[in-house]
Amino acid sequence: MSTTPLIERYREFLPVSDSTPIVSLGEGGTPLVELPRLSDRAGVRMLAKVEGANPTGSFKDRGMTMAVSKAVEEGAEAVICASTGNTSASAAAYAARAGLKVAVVIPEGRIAAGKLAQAMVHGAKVLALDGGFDAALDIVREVVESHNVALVNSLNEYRIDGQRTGAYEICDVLGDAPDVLAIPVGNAGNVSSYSLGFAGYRDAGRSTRVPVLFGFQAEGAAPLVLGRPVNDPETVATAIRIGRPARGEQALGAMVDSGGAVAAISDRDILEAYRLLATQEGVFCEPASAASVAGVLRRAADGDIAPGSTVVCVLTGHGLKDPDMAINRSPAVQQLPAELRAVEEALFG
Ligand code: AN7
Repeated sequence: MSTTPLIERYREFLPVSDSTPIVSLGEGGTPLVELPRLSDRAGVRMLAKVEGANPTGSFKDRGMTMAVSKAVEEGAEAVICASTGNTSASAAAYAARAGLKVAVVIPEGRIAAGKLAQAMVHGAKVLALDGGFDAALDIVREVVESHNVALVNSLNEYRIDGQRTGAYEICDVLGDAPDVLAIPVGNAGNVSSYSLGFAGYRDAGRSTRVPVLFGFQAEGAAPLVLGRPVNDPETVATAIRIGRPARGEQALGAMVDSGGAVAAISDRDILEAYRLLATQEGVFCEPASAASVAGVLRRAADGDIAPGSTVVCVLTGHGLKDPDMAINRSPAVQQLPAELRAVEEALFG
């Protein structure tokens, strides 16, 4: 038995036709996991939507199955993106699957090792620029204006369409929308998708309501919180090291209209949530993803979330994406001689 492509599962909600060639790697259908210890701590019912369980380890695959399927349908020969890492990994995999050429443009030295490995192994042309993500996106946007290459950043509407399915799945599992959705924000594509997804599902009669949307940026990369672009964004959460979000205004409007807001989270709090998820819940996500949990812990403590509310945190990417972070943030490995006595001593003192 093979996994039904995400596009097939939600075909009625997606802009595909019988002649769209579906490019799938078995994306979607990711676990919605209770977080009992963090729930106790926050006084709300917290669940994690574990998007690291997607084929390339991030939520980007929901959008990429759509974007690459449509690129093939429309006759593109190549796809391109700028990326902090996960979009490039996903684009590289789906392009390989489709037999398309792919180029990815990344900020040099600032993409996590796992993501770089993915782009390389799938055969992408990898261009590292001596600038940040924002500069890379500017250049890629210009490239696609004069060449027959499909842009698969979240400026591509099909990406947004595909990522709406995350909201559908949450409603299907819970029986309705949660009270609150908490989500990390970079380019603000994903929060836009969730907003549209929840509204569309309610309008179709598949759920009865929409959640309050709380978005979280890293303190050093928080243009939506500050209300102005950040020229030199800086954060340990490299995935969301973005100073000029492409969909910022749309997303800010959606969060505010839902009764929610966007807030900034310090790197310290992001890394503490990252550690708590891993050590107390057995859930390993990348640092950017942990911003959602850090944000909920903060908002619950501030009284912004009613006690007992059902809160879904979108854990956007897998922890293995960034092995250096995991190793650097964990207690050192103990080096021992290969002797029973030494091992017993280390274990039992
Ligand atoms: C793990 O890969 O922008 O607000 O180029 O990788 O939709 O941008 C990644 C973004 C959150 C933010 N969590 O989502 C890219 C890129 C993780 C991410 C975000 C990203 P958006």
